[in-house]
Amino acid sequence: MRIDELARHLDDARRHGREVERLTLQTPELSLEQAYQVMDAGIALRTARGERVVGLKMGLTSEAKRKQMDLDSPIYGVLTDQMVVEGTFRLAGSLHPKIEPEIAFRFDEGLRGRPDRAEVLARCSGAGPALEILDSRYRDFKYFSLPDVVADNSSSSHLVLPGRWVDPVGGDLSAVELVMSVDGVPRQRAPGSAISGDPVRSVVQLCALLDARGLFLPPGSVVLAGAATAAEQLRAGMEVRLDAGWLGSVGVRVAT
Ligand code: OOG
Ligand code: MG
Repeated sequence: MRIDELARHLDDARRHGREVERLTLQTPELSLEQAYQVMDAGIALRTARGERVVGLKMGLTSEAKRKQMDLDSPIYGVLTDQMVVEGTFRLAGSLHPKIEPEIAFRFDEGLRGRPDRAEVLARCSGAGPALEILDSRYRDFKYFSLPDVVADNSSSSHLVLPGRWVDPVGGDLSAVELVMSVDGVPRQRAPGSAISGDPVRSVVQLCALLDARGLFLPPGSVVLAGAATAAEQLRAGMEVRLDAGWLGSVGVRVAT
């Protein structure tokens, strides 16, 4: 199996907005670690073209997402500056985009090793509500296995970051009520605790996943903790908003 070829295959699919079959149909032996290597190689293609890595995302950290995607363990992906959207998201070039409510964290100094919850919280430079726009390069957004989705950078497409970062120390992120509305109508709702029992725990898990691969969270990173609810299909004309109580709110308009 050629890691680089698999990465190029998925990168072409993404850039040309063309669906492909999931990798494990042709390469059933693809392991989870090899899938992360495909992800790394795919990100290297993007940074070679001038994109900059701005952070990492956790995926499948909530029961709702694990159920929606029928997979059972948390994974991570890489976020670049070109994925960050402000104000309007244009659908052109997307295959089957979805949107989901998340909590984002900033770590100006990074995190090394395997910090516990208290250390993560102490090192956090800010938190806020965020929206993640997912897309899969796989036909019909179906991949069935963890190596498939990990190789595809955990279905990353775009993200909307908080307009304002809040100090999470002293506030209870598990109790924050996250309400994602479309055109003013609430569609998905869950407490912060839907994310790994406590969104801070997603970061603890992320550090452990990175450490197991000999990596760490670099200074200046943003982290998406994973969606609190199932994702909603995106369509042109939608106004999507996430309200998160004292943490603030964030929104995006969807255009063709
Ligand atoms: C995988 C990505 C999951 C999350 O927040 O749980 C994710 C997928 O849904 O295809 O980003
Ligand atoms: Mg997500």
